Amino acid sequence: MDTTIRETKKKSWMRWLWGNMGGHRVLYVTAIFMTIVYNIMQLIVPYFSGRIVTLFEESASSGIPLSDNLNEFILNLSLMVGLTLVRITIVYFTCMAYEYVSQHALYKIRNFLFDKIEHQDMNFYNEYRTGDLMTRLTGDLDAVRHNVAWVIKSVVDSFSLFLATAIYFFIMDPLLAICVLSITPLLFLVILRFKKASAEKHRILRDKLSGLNTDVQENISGNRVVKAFAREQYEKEKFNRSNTSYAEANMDTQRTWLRYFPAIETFANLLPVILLLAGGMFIINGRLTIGEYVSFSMLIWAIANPMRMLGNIMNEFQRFAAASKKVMEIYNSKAGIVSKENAIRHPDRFKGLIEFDHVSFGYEGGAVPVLRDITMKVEPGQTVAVIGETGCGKTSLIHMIPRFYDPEQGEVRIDGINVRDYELTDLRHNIGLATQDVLLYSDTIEGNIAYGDSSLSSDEVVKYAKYSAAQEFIDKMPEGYDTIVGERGVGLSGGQKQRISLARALAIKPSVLILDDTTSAVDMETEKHIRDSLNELDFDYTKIIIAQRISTTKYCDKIFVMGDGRIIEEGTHKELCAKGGYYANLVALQMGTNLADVEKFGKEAI
Ligand code: DGT
Ligand code: MG
Repeated sequence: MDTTIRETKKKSWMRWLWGNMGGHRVLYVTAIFMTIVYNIMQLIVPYFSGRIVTLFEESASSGIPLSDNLNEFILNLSLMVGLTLVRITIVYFTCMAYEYVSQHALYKIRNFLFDKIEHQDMNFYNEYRTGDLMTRLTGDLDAVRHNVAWVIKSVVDSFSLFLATAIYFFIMDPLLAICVLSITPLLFLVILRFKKASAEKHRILRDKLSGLNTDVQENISGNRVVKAFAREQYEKEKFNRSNTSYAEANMDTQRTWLRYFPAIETFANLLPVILLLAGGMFIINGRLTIGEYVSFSMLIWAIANPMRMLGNIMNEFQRFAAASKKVMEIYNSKAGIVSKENAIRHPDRFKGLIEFDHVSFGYEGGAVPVLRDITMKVEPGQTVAVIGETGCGKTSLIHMIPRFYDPEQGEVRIDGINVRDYELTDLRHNIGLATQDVLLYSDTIEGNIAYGDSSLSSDEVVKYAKYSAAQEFIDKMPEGYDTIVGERGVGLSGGQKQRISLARALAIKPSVLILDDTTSAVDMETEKHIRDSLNELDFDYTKIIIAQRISTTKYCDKIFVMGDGRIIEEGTHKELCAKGGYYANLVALQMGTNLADVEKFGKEAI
């Protein structure tokens, strides 16, 4: 696991759940207490039935008719019915309380998790797949809720009923109680072994579920590629494998339960047999009255059922344990890139001086070196270009400015201050970034352009669409700015998406604008329109443009040529043409001329 996903002080699941029940803890504890009460009250019916049978017995043996004891008979009967009604009412409200508290805890945890995920850094997203995160936020979280509402309740239910009954048995006849309870230690032993065997199965099951969801999610978002390559059959088979694997894991978990289930069931069913044998003998030798035996036999389920339930509860508990581990991992994770304590607030605009000072960086904790000792300076208001072969580290370089990643060595400064020292939101609010992979939300075009600033008026949205040469095609759409674009911008061409993404970046009036290959998919004429309009903007800003086309870079104040993570050339278009290096070669190549002409005439040669 990556070092950025550091876990905070590990809390036990109990403390964690308790912490998230804030505001409802009294209700929860009351519910647990009432669960104990209503389980003790389960003894009411057998107790009063026993007394009523004893009344009959006494009247038969003494010859006094039952009608003489009618008051006592009615009293016992009324108490039995009345207290049962009270118990049912308690059960109803207790169940409601568990549900209420669990839903509130779930709501709170889900909000917290979403917030946590929102504030994670890029390393986190490199590590966790979308389908996995979705599973943790839905299925796994529901297993946690189920624990609060059902598993804990069932544990209290079973233990309180079992204990109350055992105590009642001991009071009535200790010897018979010992006989009946003699097999319980064996049962606990079986349950313990089952717990051990099922823990790993449930962990595997949660992993398989997350894998299945990841497959589905990737397949749906990548459906265009599937269609383009006509790989439906292949994907179907791949999904089938995941599905089979999940089903098998489910079967395996159930098989574990089924291996232990007969033993548990046998023990539970042995109880009435023991009662019949021992109780029968005790009645014969006069140790037990029929009434007492009735109470015992009516209550034998109260010992047998918790025993049966315990296996089921343990199964559910292991499911919760595996799920809660996954949820708590995200809950306790910490983003590596955050504002430091006493970070510098900078709500105003930057002047726009950007400096890279001996910056080195590599992904996966430096294991893959990408930027090597980069030193560069961009003056306020300048437009600079970064060019270089694919994979040389251009995107990685500009990602250092809004702190998507932090350098391992050296520092990046804006207006003379290390970007790490700024409050993160202030830093990012000042940077307009049009990323290489354009991601638009399923929203209207207007909503997408105004994404960074919801207070933007419609007129301003149109203004920025004009700057980015998007106005024309948006106007042609039947619903104009109200057109809903599909998920990730489905329904728009690559160049159209790029222009909306540029308008979105401009709309926050950034003091630093970064364009990562933003005009690669637009035609030369549109590119010129964009270039011209970017010079007309009514605010000062520094512009860093990553581009592959000489037509973009030649008008820039300065060009940085990157190669293998280093700056290999820097200067103006003219200077670099004269140098006869990588850039001059690129000019020659793109303009269809020879290197000697480029070196000699520079810009004029084109
Ligand atoms: P481009 O956009 O194709 O012109 O390429 P650049 O110059 O923008 O390259 P860049 O910075 O995206 O990637 C530089 C190297 O870093 C390349 O070998 C791929 C690798 N890389 C990029 N992003 C990641 C990442 O998120 N994780 C890891 N492990 N490697 C990455
Ligand atoms: Mg790139």
